Amino acid sequence: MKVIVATGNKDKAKEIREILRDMDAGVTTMKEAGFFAQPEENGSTFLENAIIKAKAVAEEAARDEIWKDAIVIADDSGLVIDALNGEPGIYSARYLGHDTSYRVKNADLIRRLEGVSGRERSARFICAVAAVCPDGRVLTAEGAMEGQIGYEEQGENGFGYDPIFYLPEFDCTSAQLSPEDKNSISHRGKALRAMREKLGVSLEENR
Ligand code: ITT
Repeated sequence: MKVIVATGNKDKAKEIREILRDMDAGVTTMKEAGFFAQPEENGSTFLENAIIKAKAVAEEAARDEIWKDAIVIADDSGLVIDALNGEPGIYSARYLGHDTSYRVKNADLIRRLEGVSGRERSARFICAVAAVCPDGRVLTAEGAMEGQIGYEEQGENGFGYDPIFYLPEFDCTSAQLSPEDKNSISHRGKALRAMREKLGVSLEENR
């Protein structure tokens, strides 16, 4: 089984490879496979955007002799902060501009939460994954990781909003977890393990 990961985000791709490591499949990124689709992510939910991304690359793969049998998996994810009415949400990558550094984005979110304390700072990372199979079927799965927005950046691991995502049970941010520990509890880990199960079942059904 061949799997193409439809993401241009290197940090996500690294986590996805690691999470799917024990799947009986070779995982290749869209760039490695020579696909460069950049569809407009104009869905109104994480799931809609994941499907848009997976379908765009699946269309390219279907026209390619080498990749026409591949399963294409896309991840749409982001940070949902309750006290900010769910911002940045599906706009997490675009928040304050796509090319703005996460130092600046994180500092801005902390500033906007001034005067908000403890549990009122509740937030979650959401990950929706969509898989397009060679026969056109679309499978989906979602995962969430609950936490709070910290008062300052902490930790060097992970990427994006990890340094401000505080996990009360572990008393650290997701940027202070090892990659293995993050994957074992993360939104992305949960969504992809659910997808792995669905794909296993689905492939069995097709035999
Ligand atoms: P692709 O669409 O090419 O996959 P992207 O970075 O634009 O790449 P998204 O539209 O799904 O991806 O945006 C997700 C953003 O949410 C990402 O850029 C991070 O800022 C944030 N995010 C998602 N998962 C995260 C995680 O595990 N840790 C930290 N930040 C995360």
